[in-house]
Amino acid sequence: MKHCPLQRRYHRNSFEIALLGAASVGKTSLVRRSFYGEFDDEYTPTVEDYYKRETHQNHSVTVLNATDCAGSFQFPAMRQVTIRRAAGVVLVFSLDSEFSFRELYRILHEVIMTRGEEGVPIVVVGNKKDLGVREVSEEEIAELTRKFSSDRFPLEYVEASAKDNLNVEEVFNQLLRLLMPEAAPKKKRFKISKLVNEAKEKCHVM
Ligand SMILES: Nc1nc2c(ncn2[C@@H]2O[C@H](COP(=O)(O)OP(=O)(O)O)[C@@H](O)[C@H]2O)c(=O)[nH]1
Ligand SMILES: [Mg+2]
Repeated sequence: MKHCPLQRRYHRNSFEIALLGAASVGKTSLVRRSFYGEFDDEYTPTVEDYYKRETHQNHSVTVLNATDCAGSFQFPAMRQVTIRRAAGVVLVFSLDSEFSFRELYRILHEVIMTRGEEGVPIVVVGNKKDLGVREVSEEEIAELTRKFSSDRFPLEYVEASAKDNLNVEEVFNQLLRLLMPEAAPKKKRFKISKLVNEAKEKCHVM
């Protein structure tokens, strides 16, 4: 039988991604750098923005729909909706800001409480590596990774610079590896059921 090119099947994967983190850590810059190849030195606070990228490879199309959220103290209801529908989460802090790193603990608890049994893959990004200012040690990052990474919440860490376009693609590639595990070998993960229980105990029913 003759092969007809029109009969070739295109495989389409489409994923919703939530970009979370404290204000001014570079969430918008990372997504704009990756999706549009742009970087802006000016800071414009985000309320909520949407970005879309399509990657064609062989016979498959991968669509990423990214929701770029406001800083972690604003618009909690919008953020909850975004976390609930995300297939993957990109959690950003700035390497020159201890405060933004501490914020990750709060946001990770929020993600775990919201997703619970269902879980969601997470990529943590230490951004602004180009500044060469380091307020967050590698040990602190390793501790966070150890504490939160599990089967339900697989977590990878990437150090990046949206400004210098360093490891920006790696952020989204890592997430795609977690979203499509058949494309990568499975890693051993830590159980976090203890953490979920702890978080639930702290949640008061009104
Ligand atoms: N030096 C440096 N500045 C960055 C980097 N990424 C973002 N910025 C700057 O940090 C500020 C906040 O970035 P933005 O993407 O708006 O942060 P968001 O509030 O998390 O979305 C802006 O002035 C950016 O130009 C980076 O990798 N390196
Ligand atoms: Mg922003």
